[in-house]
Amino acid sequence: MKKLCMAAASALLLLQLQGQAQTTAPAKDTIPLVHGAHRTGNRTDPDMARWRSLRLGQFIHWGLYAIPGGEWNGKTYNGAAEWIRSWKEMPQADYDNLYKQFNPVNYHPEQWAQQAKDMGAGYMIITTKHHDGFCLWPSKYTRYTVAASPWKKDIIGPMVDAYNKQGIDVYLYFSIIDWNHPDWRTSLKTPADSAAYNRFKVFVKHQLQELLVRYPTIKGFWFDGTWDNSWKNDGAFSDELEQYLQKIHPGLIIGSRLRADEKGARHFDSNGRLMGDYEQGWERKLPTQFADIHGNDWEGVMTIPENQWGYCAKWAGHIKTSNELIEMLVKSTSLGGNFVINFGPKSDGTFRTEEVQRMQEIGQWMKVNGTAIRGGTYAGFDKQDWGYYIRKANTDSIFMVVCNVPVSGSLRVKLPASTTLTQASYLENPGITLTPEMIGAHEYFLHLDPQKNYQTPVVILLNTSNSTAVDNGRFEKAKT
Ligand code: JFZ
Repeated sequence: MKKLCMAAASALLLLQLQGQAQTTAPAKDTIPLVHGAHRTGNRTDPDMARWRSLRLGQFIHWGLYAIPGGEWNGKTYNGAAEWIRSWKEMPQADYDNLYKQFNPVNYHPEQWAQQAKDMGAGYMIITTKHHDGFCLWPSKYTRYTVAASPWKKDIIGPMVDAYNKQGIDVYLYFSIIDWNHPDWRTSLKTPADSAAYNRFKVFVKHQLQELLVRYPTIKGFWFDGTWDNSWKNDGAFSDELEQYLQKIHPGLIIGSRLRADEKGARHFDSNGRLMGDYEQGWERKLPTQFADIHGNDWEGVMTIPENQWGYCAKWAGHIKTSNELIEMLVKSTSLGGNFVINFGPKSDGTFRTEEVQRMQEIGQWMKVNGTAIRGGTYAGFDKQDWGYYIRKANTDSIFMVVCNVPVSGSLRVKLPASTTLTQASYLENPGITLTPEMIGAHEYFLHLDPQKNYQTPVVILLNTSNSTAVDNGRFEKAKT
């Protein structure tokens, strides 16, 4: 009897833990909020399911900052190139006049889209307007746009069309910070500031509505520059803005970086619940374990060099290799998140060779192994040192992505107690099966060909069968 009670208690605990893994909602909200989270758990609609299944995205930071490329008057700016306007050595008037030189004669959006497709990207995010305020579409609400540049034409429209033609979803990056707009403020100290910022918020709303009307096929917005007091102290506005946009465009996906609650808490409201459709705070860092993401949808964005988003002529420090980026993509997928790699095209519309090379190498890997990434998610297995497990969502197919082949070539596979291994084969070559060597209950070695020198992560497909029904039965019994 005592044993039975303990079994019931531990089963209940397990159930509770599993429940917690699916939602961030604490047992009880202690702070009453009007502008906090409006949903418990992840979105379950088809638009969100699609976003969740794509896994690999391409980020593009493109704007006037690509012209100086991190250098001004022969001096190098050590910060992120897209922030050069804030550098004391760069006169702001000089920066603001760069639009007179924006003329990307080699911009071919079809080539961009083809190259993203070949990399294996399922979606892309383009900077429509970064902190400098320069708009890559001919906005009717400001003169500071492509229309005033020698290029004259819309950049965004042809890009959306070209990517959509390749089956790639488009998301629009939009910065709330706008260094060019006379009414933009970081904090509101006087009634005049408040009046200006009220006008600015109307401007923001108009621009976003304009983008939605001009580019109706976009799947969402990627907001940025929302950390100033002026913005985060008006949680009502960002809440209403989000609802307004999703009403004009049902299904629109918006991350957690847009909003603050009425107490100024960002990303997570004052009760610890995620605001927006996914956690958008993973920036140049990734979660280390499944517990870190609290069951929320999430996306990580990554630069190839250390911290350069826009084009920077002189990359310094460690430049990530294709294998490092692939491993980050695999890790993200294994933790149920999306991974977005950033590119900063040059001002003429071409990509630097380092970026082209990485797109091609990642693409070669994705071509063979993409099926382990798209539709992949957390497997629920204990992580092993050789790499990552990925589950094909809602199936018993598990991929082992081997990033570090041990010298012995022997991979330890430890299955959860309810799982049985039925077959192991190479994803690249399903005809070749691996014979598991049993080393314990639910524990095996898989032996890779010791002669083979793997240049990129190798993927093994495990067919498993799960006896969860038995577990449920046990729990039912214990409860009585
Ligand atoms: C912002 C921008 O300032 C930057 O230029 C770039 O566009 C990037 C994608 O977003 O930078 C951030 C924003 C948030 C964090 C770090 C850098 N963060 O939450 O750690």
